[in-house]
Parts: sequence; structure tokens; C-alpha cells
Amino acid sequence: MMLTISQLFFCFLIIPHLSYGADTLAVNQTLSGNQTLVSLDGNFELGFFKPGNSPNYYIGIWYKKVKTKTVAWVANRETPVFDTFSSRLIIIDGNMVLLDELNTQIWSTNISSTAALASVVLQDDGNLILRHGSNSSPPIWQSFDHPTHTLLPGMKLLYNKRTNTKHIISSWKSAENPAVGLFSLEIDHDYKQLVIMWNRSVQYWSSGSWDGQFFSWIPEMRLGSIYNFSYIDNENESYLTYYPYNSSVISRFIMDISGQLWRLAWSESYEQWFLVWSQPEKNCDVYGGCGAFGVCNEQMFPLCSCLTDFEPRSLTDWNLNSFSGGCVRKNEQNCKINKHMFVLSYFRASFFSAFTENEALPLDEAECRSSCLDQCVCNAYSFISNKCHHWNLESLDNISLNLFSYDANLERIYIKVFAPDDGKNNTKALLVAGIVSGCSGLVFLCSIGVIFYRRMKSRGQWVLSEEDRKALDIPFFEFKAIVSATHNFSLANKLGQGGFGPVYKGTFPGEVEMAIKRLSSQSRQGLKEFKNEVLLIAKLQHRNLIRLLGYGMKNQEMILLYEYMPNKSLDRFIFDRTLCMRLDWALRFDIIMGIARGLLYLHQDSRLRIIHRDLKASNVLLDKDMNPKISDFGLAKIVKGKEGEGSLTRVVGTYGYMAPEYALNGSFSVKSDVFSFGVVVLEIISGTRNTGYYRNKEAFSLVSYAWGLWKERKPLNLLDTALAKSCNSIEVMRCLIIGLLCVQEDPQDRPTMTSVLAMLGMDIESLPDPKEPAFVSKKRVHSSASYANESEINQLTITQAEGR
Ligand SMILES: *[C@@H]1O[C@H](CO)[C@@H](O)[C@H](O)[C@H]1NC(C)=O
Ligand SMILES: *[C@@H]1O[C@H](CO)[C@@H](O)[C@H](O)[C@H]1NC(C)=O
Ligand SMILES: *[C@@H]1O[C@H](CO)[C@@H](O)[C@H](O)[C@H]1NC(C)=O
Ligand SMILES: *[C@@H]1O[C@H](CO)[C@@H](O)[C@H](O)[C@H]1NC(C)=O
Ligand SMILES: *[C@@H]1O[C@H](CO)[C@@H](O)[C@H](O)[C@H]1NC(C)=O
Ligand SMILES: *[C@@H]1O[C@H](CO)[C@@H](O)[C@H](O)[C@H]1NC(C)=O
Ligand SMILES: *[C@@H]1O[C@H](CO)[C@@H](O)[C@H](O)[C@H]1NC(C)=O
Ligand SMILES: CC(=O)N[C@H]1CO[C@H](CO)[C@@H](O)[C@@H]1O
Repeated sequence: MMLTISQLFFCFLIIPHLSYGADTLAVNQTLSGNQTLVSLDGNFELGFFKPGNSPNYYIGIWYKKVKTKTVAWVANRETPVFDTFSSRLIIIDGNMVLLDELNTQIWSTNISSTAALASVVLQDDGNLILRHGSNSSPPIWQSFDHPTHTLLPGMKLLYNKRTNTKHIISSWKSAENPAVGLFSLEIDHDYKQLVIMWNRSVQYWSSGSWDGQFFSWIPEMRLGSIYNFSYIDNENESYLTYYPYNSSVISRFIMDISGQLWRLAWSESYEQWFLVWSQPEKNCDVYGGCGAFGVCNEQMFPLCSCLTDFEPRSLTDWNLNSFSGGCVRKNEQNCKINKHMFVLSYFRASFFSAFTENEALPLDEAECRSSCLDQCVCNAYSFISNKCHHWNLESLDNISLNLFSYDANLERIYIKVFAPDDGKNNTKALLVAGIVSGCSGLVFLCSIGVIFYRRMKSRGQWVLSEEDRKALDIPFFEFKAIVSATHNFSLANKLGQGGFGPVYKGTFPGEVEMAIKRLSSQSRQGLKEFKNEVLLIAKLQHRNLIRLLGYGMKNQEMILLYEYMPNKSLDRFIFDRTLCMRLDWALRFDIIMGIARGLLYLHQDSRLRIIHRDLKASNVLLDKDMNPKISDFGLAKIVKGKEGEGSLTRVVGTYGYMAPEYALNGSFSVKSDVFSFGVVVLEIISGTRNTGYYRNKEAFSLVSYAWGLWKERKPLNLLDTALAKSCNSIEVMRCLIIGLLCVQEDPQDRPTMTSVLAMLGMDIESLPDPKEPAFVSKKRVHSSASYANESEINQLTITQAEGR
């Protein structure tokens, strides 16, 4: 390695014993400053590190081959040092010891021993091993037995039945403080399951029992052809361990500070960690997720809201769905002078172990309430099992209290708020605030919004309720302005026909272009979907989702204004023999990635599961740089619950893209969107419509054609001839396998969008083998004759039916 003269000099002067790049620390050697141990094959490195902007240094082990420094183990979690050059790691009396600036022993392996001969080796699996005597002697101590927040392949998450001790994976306190945090992951050997504990004492989540292959509530583990998980249970011990089949796959499980168990995989090509899955899945279960005075509701969007009289501490964070900062009082008033009242909320008492202790507070609920009213420091009270508790929700200890709007299984808590007496709400100020926050960042839009915005005074014909409109943080556009922008909805301005009505191009003053969707007034049933779409999409912000920029109304007719997509829809390109030449493979791959990211955001990142239900090539729009954006949320459903499932009495969607379980039984889930995504991927690769195929008798759909080629081991025959020159056959294969995995018959077998994104960055060898897709062996069940002849019809969304 290249070292400058001064560095060489420095090394020899201060630390004469440890050679550069060694994997072993021997007696009489020291590790200090920026010296490190490196495992034999260079997988892991040990040395001092500094988390984020913290002034503190810790001895840790990180991935050497991972570009973004990722720490997998920390020695002195609780006792940092401040100067790495005067602190040092050495071996004393057969123990590995960390001495600080003052030569004080601040961390040690703490084995009772006086062994003279000892050494420490950093292995390629990330295990740091202390041995006494020769290199072949058994480990006296190893870091795998003292895990911190990461479960590495080969590590055992163990319960020792003989000593009644266990390995605990515990979260960091914060991103910049590796000290033991509130959450930990351990084995519950009685039920053969994983549990997440809160404050070491309260079980917060469990994985369900091990069934021989995976834990029952983590079906994602079945994507296990990348990993070999095993759960061993014998008379001495009970443990979980896992190995990647391909040892060059870098993956880890971590217990995150927010109480989430994350499974991450490193993608070399994207140089980032992908989240493969996380648990617990329920958003409101994340501890302190909404912060102080924030209320969590799985069914609401956004997930968190502030109690009456409170507002987000940071609106910017709040708008980014980062809620942990919580809420603050809108008006800081004198607590002694202002009148107060209480509002009811709910919380999970089991998290507060101190809760059962008698706090010598009044025994009577009325007294509990009035004494809280009297004390400024008390801003909430609860009265549970005849015990009165006063809370200071702003205090650090209570801040992570999760409040819920209602849950029969939770306890009641009464929050003190100012009684509304003097001074009515200033509605004008509220309205202005609404506009400003609605178009923050889009200055040009703001001006339009202000020009065209009129306060709509209770006009009976509004279909959106008062509440809906309040929730809508986007500008309202006068109908007159829309008429002039579209030249009175002229045919020349018509862009196409969406699910619920025609779409026009509109040009507003200042050359601001927008796509304007006019909801046909005849379709009564459309109203509900329209409202659905407006409320939903107004909240969504992602570069791969179409943005709603405003709305307008005229009597019963409603109008939505979107960002304008000059390149229109994806189907226009891929199914057209001339235009398709403009989409080379690199572009198509980017489009696939973009659609996957947008869909993932809907399914997961937006903190609320949204199922699109009508994903298809014509609903993917392309901006001027060919970035894909998913559009047409008219059928989208917000769902709650673990799997994100629902069912409908009648099916809506588009034949050819509909998952079998949805088309046949009306049951939809995120996995039915995954199915549609798979179809779109196959269409992008092949340049052929899924439903066009059965006409040419080779197979009755693109999916079955692709499956046939896969079985015959010539999958690349599927490739669009337009791609012959630009294709990257590895990437094509990867997308093809992922496409086939997405259209598998059993929704359980289909990957989640999180996995899809991870797989898009993986090696083909690491991908599971697809099983037979839906619609291959089964006869089409639909008797509807209308689509049997006309493949074009199949591209139209079926909108007559209405959701439950
Ligand atoms: C370590 O150093 C001490 C004194 O400097 C010496 O007596 C001892 O033999 C050394 N041990 C090893 C293993 O080199
Ligand atoms: C080690 O630390 C010294 C002092 O901070 C610094 O000058 C030098 O560049 C570092 N060496 C390496 C290899 O990082
Ligand atoms: C070291 O071990 C002894 C006995 O095994 C124990 O009493 C002591 O608390 C331990 N010290 C630390 C810092 O863990
Ligand atoms: C965690 O538990 C300890 C005792 O086990 C208790 O002293 C502490 O207050 C608890 N922390 C919180 C935040 O409840
Ligand atoms: C999976 O791991 C278990 C135990 O570690 C081992 O017995 C088994 O052979 C492994 N299976 C494969 C396919 O590697
Ligand atoms: C359990 O421990 C005992 C004593 O160390 C040993 O003899 C036995 O083989 C162990 N059993 C298993 C299944 O490892
Ligand atoms: C394992 O993965 C690496 C890179 O991820 C790849 O180069 C290698 O071919 C794979 N080996 C096997 C046996 O799949
Ligand atoms: C229930 C509970 O933990 N309440 C605590 C909230 O914070 C105050 C002030 O720190 C404590 O006194 C309460 O015990």
C-alpha cells in the first residue's frame, strides 16, 4: 500500500508493533489512532469509528467492502473515547482491553484469566475471536457471543438452557449513539419465536412460531432461497442462525432505533443497502412514531395527526412523513390563567412498567382530574385500575407514549387542552395557511393558486364535504380559467381517455402546462372514485407518481389538474413498432426501476398501504426525460392490516393485468399489484401486449408464452427485436425472472415490492426459481364475450362496478 514518508515515520514512531492490514492483534501490540485490523479476505475491518457528527469514538467492526460505512459491531457501546491517538486497544492478562486517554480501562472482555499468551483475530465472517495459547486453541471469547444491533450470517441468536442466558440484539440509542437503546431482539425459546422487547421488559412484537422453514408471521422469510435459516432446539440450547447460500451476498438483520427489525441486502451495482423487509409491519406499533401529542391512526393519511390545539413541531418533517418530532401547542398560553378541558385519547399501558407503582395520587377519578387541572406540569391524566397517573407528555420519559384515536384494547388517557372560549378560530388565516403549505416549493403554482383561488362559500353542489376540502391541501382553479387553458376543451387539446373521462392539455398564463382530467358527469358511480382519487393523490409525493397540482369544479362536474407528461404513456412507446426504437434497454431498465419504486412507495413508504388495482402500461406516464410516473388512482384502495388485503363484491380493473385471485374472487392485496407489475415488466421486455398474444395461437397470453420459453430454457427469445443492439442480457434475464416471480399463481409466492427492488440489484443466481404463473394451466373463467375478440377493449379499465 502507498504510504507517505511522514505516515511511515508516524507509524514507526508511535505504534511500532501492528503491521498494516493485519488481521491479528498479539500480546504487546496496540491498536490506536487510525490503525485497523482487516480480516483475511478483506470482508471486515476493526478500528475506531465516529458515528455521524458525534464527537465520540468507539471501537467497532464494519464492512470493508461496503462503500457507505456500515458498522456491524461495537465494543465500548456505553463508554466512548474522545481521542483515538491516545486511546488504545491492547491485550492485558489474557483479556482484550480498551484504555482511554488517561490509561483507564474503560472496556474489557472481562474474563477471569492471567494467560500470558493470547491473541485477537478478526475473521472473515465478522467474528472477533480472543484465544489463549496457540492459533488452534478454542475461542475464549468471541464478539458473536456479544452481539450489538446486528445479526450477521453465522451468528447465533441463542438461548442457553444450561446457564439460562441469551444473546440479545439491541438497538442503538440514536443514529449517533451506539449505547443500548430501548428495543431488543431475542429468542423466546418456549414458543420458538423471535420477540422484540421494549426496555428489556415488555414484549412488543413476536414473529410467530418457527414452522421448520420460517416464522409464521414473517412469510417474507420464505424468499429464503438466498438464505438458509435454521432454528436449532436441543437439550442445551435453542437458537436461530442463517447463512447465505452464496457467501459473497452481503446481508444483515438489524434492530433499528425505531423498534423495527430490518433485513437489509447490499447491492454492489447500486452501492446502497436495500430494505428487503421490516417488522413490525403495523405503522402505529412503531414506538413513539408520532412523537409527543401526536395521535396515530392506521386508517388515516397521514398516519399521524396532532391533538386539538397542537400543531407539528416541524411542518417540513411532518410533510416528509417524519413524525417523531411530535406536536407543540399552537399558542403558548399561561397555564394558570387560561381555561382548560380534557380530550380523550388512547395508549398502550403495557409499555410503561413503572405504571403499576403507586404514585400516591388521589384515588378518586374526579380528584385525579382536578388535581391535574391545577398543576401546570401535568398535561394529561389516566385513571386505570383505580390508580391515578399524572403525565407530562413533554418530559423525555413520557415522550414516546403512543397515542391512538381509538382501540378497544387500549387504555384511556385524558389530555389537557385549552378550552375554546375567547376568540373564534381565524378561518381566513387557516385558509391562507392551507394554500401556502399546499404549494410549498412550487412558487409558480402558488401564484396561480392565489390568482384563481376563491373562497367557496357553502355551495350546495359540492360533492366533497367540508372535511374533505379541508384535507385537500392543493389549489382550487376557477372553471373559467380551465376553459380558457384548454380552449374550451377543444379536440385539439385532447390527450386521451382516462379511466373516468377525457384528459386535455391546458396551458395557463406563464406557459404553465398541465394535464386536465374531466370527470364525465354522467357517471354517478364515478363520483366516489373521483373523491377517492383526489384525496389520495393529493397526499402522495414521489418522483415516480404523477402529481396532482390542483382541482376545479363546475356544478356536478369535477376536474383534476396534473403535471403534464409530454411523452404520454408507456404503452404508446413499447407497443408501437416505430416509437419503440426510442426506448433502448437502458431506458427500459430505468423505467422498470422507476415503476417499482413508485409502487413500493404506494405499498410501503407512504406509511399507509395503497393498492393501485389498475397498474398497466397505459397508466405509466413518461415525462420529458422518460422518467416513468404511475397515474390513474381512481381505483386505488387504502387498506390496513398485516397483509393489506381486501375484497370486493364486484371486480374493477383491467383484464390482462388482473391477478387471478382478484379477477376470480375479487380479493385484492399488494400482491395483486405485484402481479400487474410483473405483466408490465414482461410487456416492456417483449414489446407485446399480454392480451394480444392468445390471438396468434402460440399461447393464450404473453405470460404463458414467457413461461413456455422459460421452461424450454430459451427465455431471451421473448426479447423485443428492437432491443437486439442495446440489450444487457444479464439485466434482461434478471427482469424476466422477476417478472415471472411476480405473476406466480399463489400470491404468497409473489415477492413484495421491497423484495422486487432488492432483486433488481441482485445476481441472477441469487434469485428464486419462478413457479408456474397464473392463467397457464387454467381455462379462462370469465364468460364475458366482449373481450375475446377485441384485444383493444382489454386495455380499457372496467369502471361500472363499484367497490364495497
Ligand atoms: C511482551 O513484552 C514483555 C516486556 O516488554 C516481554 O517480557 C514479553 O516476553 C513480551 N511478550 C511477547 C509475547 O512478546
Ligand atoms: C491517520 O491519521 C492521521 C492523523 O489524523 C492522518 O494524517 C492520516 O492521513 C491518517 N491515515 C490514514 C491512512 O487515514
Ligand atoms: C466482569 O466479570 C465479573 C465476574 O465475572 C463481574 O462481577 C463484573 O461485573 C464484570 N464487569 C463488567 C464491566 O462487565
Ligand atoms: C426501563 O426499565 C427500567 C427498569 O428496568 C426503568 O428504570 C426505566 O424507567 C424504564 N424506562 C422507561 C423509558 O420506561
Ligand atoms: C442449512 O443449514 C443447516 C444447518 O446449518 C444445514 O444442516 C443444511 O445442510 C443447510 N442446507 C443447505 C441446503 O445448505
Ligand atoms: C449438551 O451438553 C452436554 C455436556 O456439555 C454434551 O455432552 C451434549 O452432547 C450436548 N448435547 C448436544 C445436543 O449438543
Ligand atoms: C456468488 O455471488 C457473486 C457476486 O454476488 C457471483 O460473482 C458468484 O458467481 C456467485 N456464486 C455462485 C456460486 O452463485
Ligand atoms: C407513566 C409515566 O412513566 N409517567 C412519567 C412521565 O414523566 C414524569 C416526569 O418525568 C414522571 O414523573 C412520570 O412518572
